[in-house]
Amino acid sequence: MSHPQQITFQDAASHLMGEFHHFHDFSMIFVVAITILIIYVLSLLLISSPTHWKFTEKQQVELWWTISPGFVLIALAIPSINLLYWMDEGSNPNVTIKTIGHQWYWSYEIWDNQLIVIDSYMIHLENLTQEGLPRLLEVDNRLVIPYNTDIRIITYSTDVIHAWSVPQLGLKMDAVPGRLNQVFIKVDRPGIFYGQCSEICGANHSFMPIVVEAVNNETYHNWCSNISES
Ligand SMILES: [Cu+2]
Repeated sequence: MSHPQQITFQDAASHLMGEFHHFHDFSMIFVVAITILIIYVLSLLLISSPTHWKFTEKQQVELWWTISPGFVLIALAIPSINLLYWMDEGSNPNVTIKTIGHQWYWSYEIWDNQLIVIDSYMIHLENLTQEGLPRLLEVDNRLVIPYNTDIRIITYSTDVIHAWSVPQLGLKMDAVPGRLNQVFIKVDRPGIFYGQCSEICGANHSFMPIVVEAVNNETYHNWCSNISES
């Protein structure tokens, strides 16, 4: 999860999120360069006196200020389209998890020889007994997933539009009533990843956090069988 005074992204826990970070850093180069250029030109204009301004046509300048933004757009579009393609590229998932948004909690449906359904409610501050658990982010039943495994997440909602979002995994998908949306993930490492509903969905929108726990395959199957027994 994020920390107080944090200004950069949270650590990436999936390959795709790492690529998002790279794309962000890459596009920031253009943003900074353009900002500096604009500030420079603008301050030149502000400092110089209007009596010295000469308005003459210069085709070479016009040509460049038309073509260079085009190059910038192409330089940004290629990696961006590439990323869009990889976000959708998950043809053979090993595990499929359905996340269902409700006002105001999440529930998860997992198929592991039989259907497993769990409800995931936020733990309120007065019930947060264990030391070190984050306020407004911890849930009673975490979603456990295996790492290093191709996973498909299908989002759905029973009432209004919610969004299932976990920043460290590079996930954000709307949960829309009457429609199934899917995203693919492969988590790189074990860990506990926090997220929140990211679509204003009503009075308790802020109180439906998401906690994903990535574990190894064996622990995952043990968890599944424990739930189906209880
Ligand atoms: Cu919501």
